Amino acid sequence: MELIEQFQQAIVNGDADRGADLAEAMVTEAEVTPDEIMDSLARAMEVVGGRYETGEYFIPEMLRSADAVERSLAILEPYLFKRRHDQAGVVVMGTVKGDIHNIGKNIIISALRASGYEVHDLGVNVSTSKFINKVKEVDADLLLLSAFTTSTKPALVDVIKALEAEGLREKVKVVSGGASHSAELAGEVGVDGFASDVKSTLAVCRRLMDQRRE
Ligand code: B12
Repeated sequence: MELIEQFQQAIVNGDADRGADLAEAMVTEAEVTPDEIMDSLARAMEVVGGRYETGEYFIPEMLRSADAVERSLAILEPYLFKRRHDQAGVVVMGTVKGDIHNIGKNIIISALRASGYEVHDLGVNVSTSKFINKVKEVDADLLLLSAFTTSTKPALVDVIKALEAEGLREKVKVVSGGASHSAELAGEVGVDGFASDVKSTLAVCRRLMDQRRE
């Protein structure tokens, strides 16, 4: 089995020590790209999510896998940064109020950092005012909102309304995404972009940054 497959398996099994060892090996010994590693993390968590939904995994197993993701991201990030080129843009990102899912958010943040973005991570259950204050403080180009369900729609709408009220809506491009989030929901909320995986998120961010530079 290739290193990357073993790595993916370790995450699915919630084996943080093995995941961390394999992450180290991938970046030091093998020519595995950051994109491939991020994709494999996302795929591993999709398997975990599927097992949870079919009743094969319960919350403890899922949290062990989430912990394994955290541990490997901590190992990977310094190596991913090495490949960093000119700053691609300033991003503020967080999971909206009422929502505590953070695995997908953390994967996206690592992928963005690896692609040269300066990312300010506000964590989970983030209030509208916290988003607004950070956008102002760092003069963000992009605001990325992670949200997992239709019940978080009011929180997303609230952020958009607050940006408008503060006169920031034209200054910052807003992208949403996250487990169970849909393009339809994003359209209703009125964000500038939506994406559902690492690759499409990077593409949307690049497109919006290009628009800003025009
Ligand atoms: C793990 C998990 C949990 C963990 C979270 C641990 C953690 N540290 O994050 C725990 C156990 C705590 C949990 C709690 C709950 N969960 Co939960 N959880 C999941 C599960 C199984 C996997 C989510 C995940 O991490 N996926 C893997 C990551 C990599 O995928 P992702 O989040 O989609 O992220 C990717 C993309 O969406 C995208 N992305 C992510 N964020 C962003 C942001 C932007 C801007 C962009 C562009 C892209 C992007 O990139 C990522 C990489 O590919 C899903 C089911 C599923 N299959 O999705 C349910 C799920 C999301 N949970 C659900 C629910 C209901 C809950 C709870 C309310 C209780 C419950 N019944 O379990 C609580 C919520 C509490 C709260 N207030 O938030 C529902 C939501 C249903 C809905 N449509 O509303 C789901 C779909 C399960 C289900 N079918 O019932 N959960």
